[in-house]
Amino acid sequence: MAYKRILTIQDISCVGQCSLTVALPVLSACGVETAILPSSVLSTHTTGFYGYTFRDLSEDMPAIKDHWVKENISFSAVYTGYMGNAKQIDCVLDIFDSTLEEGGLKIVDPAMADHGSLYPGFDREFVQAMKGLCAQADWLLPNLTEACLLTGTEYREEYDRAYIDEILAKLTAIGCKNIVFTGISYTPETTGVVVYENGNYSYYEHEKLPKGSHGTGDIYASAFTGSLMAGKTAFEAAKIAADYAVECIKETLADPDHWYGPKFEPVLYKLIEMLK
Ligand code: PXL
Repeated sequence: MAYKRILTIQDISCVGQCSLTVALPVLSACGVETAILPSSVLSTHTTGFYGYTFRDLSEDMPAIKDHWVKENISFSAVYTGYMGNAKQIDCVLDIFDSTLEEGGLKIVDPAMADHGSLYPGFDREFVQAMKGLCAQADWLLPNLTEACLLTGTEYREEYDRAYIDEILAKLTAIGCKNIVFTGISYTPETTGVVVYENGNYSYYEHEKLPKGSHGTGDIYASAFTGSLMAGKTAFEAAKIAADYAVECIKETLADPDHWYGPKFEPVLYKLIEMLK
């Protein structure tokens, strides 16, 4: 298989085990070359830390892209995560247009919300801008809160297959081609991942742990992207990412003092084994 080069665009949270500090090691573990474009630099992530710094790099992003274009650098996939503001999203749309190889994949994790609420600093306008990015996605990786915000659907804690089918139809109407919908629980005791590929629904049920851990969405999206680019089918990639995320949560829950991010490093070898 041809050697794949992926570009991932998201922030650097210097401390917090999320976004680029997760994406880079996880994608590398999947055996794919990983280029990065930091969209902003924060001292920590924004959930649970207070007084964090935020350096917006949206002014630098177009010049970085221009240099790549001049050097004929292109990517097999562009995978985006947390964006700090709508201006960064505009830059990403331009990067899709100018750096993707023919047939290259746009993989979008609309990292902006969880458990029924937006992350700090985001508003309705930002959701609208994110919707524009999601409309381009070959693969969209939302959690339920994000999917509800993108589609104007009421967020529910309990739901059935009809509710999920309605959201999938609305996401498709926005323009999303394929969807991997994480954390979908049809009963209180179970959870799983919906893979909606070319209009075909499949579901991978996996272990539900009593408590999630912050940053697991970034682990999931990175492991899915890496596995897909390593040649797995979308369903296999969704399964590997779910199994790895479960391992990361278990590792994190075993250390109650570790509250701010997933302890993904000690179990990275398990991801590599799953990919063999
Ligand atoms: O894990 C998503 C994420 C990424 N980057 C920053 C965040 C968050 C979630 O809160 O604050 C800066």
